Amino acid sequence: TIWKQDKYEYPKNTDGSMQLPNKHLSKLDCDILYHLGFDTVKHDLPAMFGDVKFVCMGGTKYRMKDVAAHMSQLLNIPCDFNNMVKQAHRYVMYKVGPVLCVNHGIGIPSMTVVLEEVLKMLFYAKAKDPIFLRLGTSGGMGIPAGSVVISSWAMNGTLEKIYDLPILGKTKTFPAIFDQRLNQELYSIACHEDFNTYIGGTMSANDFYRGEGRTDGAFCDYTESDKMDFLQTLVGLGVKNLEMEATAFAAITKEAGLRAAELCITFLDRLLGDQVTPDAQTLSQWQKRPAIIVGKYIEAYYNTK
Ligand code: R2B
Repeated sequence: TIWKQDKYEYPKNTDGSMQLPNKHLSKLDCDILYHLGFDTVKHDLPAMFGDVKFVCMGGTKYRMKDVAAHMSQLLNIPCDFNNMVKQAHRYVMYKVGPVLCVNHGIGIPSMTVVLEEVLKMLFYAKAKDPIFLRLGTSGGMGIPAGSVVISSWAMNGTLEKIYDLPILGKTKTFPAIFDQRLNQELYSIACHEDFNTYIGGTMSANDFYRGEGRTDGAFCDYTESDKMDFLQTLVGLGVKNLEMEATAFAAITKEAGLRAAELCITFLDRLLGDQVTPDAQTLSQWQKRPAIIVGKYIEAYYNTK
């Protein structure tokens, strides 16, 4: 099955548990995962999270609760919907057997804070070969609203396929490429659904309005035709959707040596407009679509165990 083909570019322990390259961590008597409200002394992380195999992430706390409910029903594993990280007042985390559902807020900084702490948490927990899946929302590029995009790569606002992070006063860059085999595995499930799914490039902006080339923000210093030229340039480069996290999500999971994929619903076609016009019920139905694909993928794993 697809599950037996795991192969990694990066070193791992032989049991599949992660090796985080940060040598400083071994000098800590206690590592405080501040935004999760856990630490390595008070919490038995291996007992709590050692069995985690999938981490589903997405922006809003409500969507991630829905994802947890979907997984609970699909896998027939009860979930108490107790937010495991409520003590830190930042994010939500629900656990459904081997599936962890965590929200990350909007944008790269909010996402990387929780992503790095979840990575450390699973490292301390000795979780084996966890797969990270971001189930997001986005604007599509020349595809019908309601389609799903599986990201093959992500580019930043200056159209480079990298995550760029200033570190100690210098900008460091990390490649923002997703696992193509995992994408194909997800696509082979998605193509049987009654909605459209595309594999393509994603542009991650640092701002929802001007960063994504909208003209409907509080500020706009370019014309409609400048905007359309830019969007057409993106289409020409193979960009299928715009969102605000994929570069960092691809780069950080890759740096950790993990398989990861991003599946986003598109709420509008940005070639036709800037505003998200479908009603709340439609948006809520559409945003289940990435979870439908991911759920079937996880179900296949769980049923073959
Ligand atoms: C898509 O939707 C959010 C903004 O509305 C942001 O997280 C993103 O990338």
